[in-house]
Amino acid sequence: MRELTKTALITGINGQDGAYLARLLLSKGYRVVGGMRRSSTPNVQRLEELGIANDVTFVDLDLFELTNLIRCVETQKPDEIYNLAAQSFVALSFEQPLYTAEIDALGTLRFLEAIRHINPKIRFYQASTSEMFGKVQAIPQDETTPFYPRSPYGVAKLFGHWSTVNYRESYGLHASSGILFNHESPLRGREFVTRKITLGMATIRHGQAEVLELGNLDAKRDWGFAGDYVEGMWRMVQQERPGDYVLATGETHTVRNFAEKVAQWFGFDLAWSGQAEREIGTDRKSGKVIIRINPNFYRPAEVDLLLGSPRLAEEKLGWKRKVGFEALTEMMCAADDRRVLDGRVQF
Ligand code: NAP
Ligand code: G4F
Repeated sequence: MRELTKTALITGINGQDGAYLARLLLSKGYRVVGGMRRSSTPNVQRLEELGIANDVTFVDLDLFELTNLIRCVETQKPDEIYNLAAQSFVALSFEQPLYTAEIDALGTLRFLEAIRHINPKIRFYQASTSEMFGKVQAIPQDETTPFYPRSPYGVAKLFGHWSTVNYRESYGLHASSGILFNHESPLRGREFVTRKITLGMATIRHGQAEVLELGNLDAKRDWGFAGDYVEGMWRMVQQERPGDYVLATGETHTVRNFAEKVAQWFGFDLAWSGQAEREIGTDRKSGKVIIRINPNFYRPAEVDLLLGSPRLAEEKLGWKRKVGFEALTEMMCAADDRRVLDGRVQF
């Protein structure tokens, strides 16, 4: 491992991973520069929730604008750049494919160009994704599994991934790509299915909503805890040689299974009935329907199954996830229960 007290530039600082990574790097003595795009309202609630908003140096940063990236790199002089910013919501990428490609694909390339021209010694981490495996060609998926993306998001991220590999091979950049499987937390955006379910069940439990609408209940994901995964990102960047690593738990669960666990945590006795779009989830105790299917949440193409093998990361990086599925579910339920009770659902 390298000596610390360095400067790290994190793009997407206000997202889920940005917040956890900032906390990790601050704890290691880094100066953390957080890139955020301009917004008419302040947007640092996740950093505030972790109690670190005052410890980060903020810079205006939008992956759309090359000159902006160049100035950020020139003025902030980072030793390490963690490119976490993205249009990260798969469903939206079907609605906004061009924007998604601009940010997730070309945005990555813009950064690599900026580094190559300004200071090729900067170490670079690219937030790649298991969505690149899409229609999976092997089970479980690892660093050797061929890619077959199934969404504009997956396609765009694949461009970012191969650009990272290409700049490493062409120009010798210390550029690594983390192929991360789904990772969740109490800081997860509420549009993603896990958080949608924990927040949805909390609002139903406390009488603020009647029913939660979901899409495909049978999709399977390998869900880990975001706090564990940012440790893996940092470890990749500290390696003497850059590389590509899968971070995953090695376990997969259906959306249905996640909903059942959450319902149980909130004291519901969930029973499924009906088929396909008519399927419902009823609370046996109250007789009320608490889950319905809304086909608007189906996707034009689905990733049915993700299951990752973290073996390489465990062997070479010494990384191992600490939080399992049960603990993750409980952590998210408890956080949303408290937020709804306190009337403080900020993100
Ligand atoms: P997130 O919560 O959605 O955060 C994404 C961040 O990117 C937000 O802070 C957002 O800014 C910022 N952003 C979006 N467009 C931007 C632009 N044009 N310029 C600058 N910043 C922009 O995502 P996350 O879950 O933390 O994920 C972090 C990264 O890992 C993403 O690249 C995602 O695609 C990738 N990834 C995530 C997972 C996962 O399961 N979480 C798995 C694999 C890969 P605002 O705050 O202003 O919206
Ligand atoms: O929570 P999701 O929206 O996450 P998804 O699509 O797997 O993407 C996340 O993980 C990727 C890594 O594999 C990241 F790269 C990406 O940035 C993001 O963080 O959906 C998970 C599954 C899907 O199969 C979806 O169809 O849940 C299914 N689902 C069922 N009902 C739903 C819903 N998803 C959402 N968002 N909302 C629903 O109501």
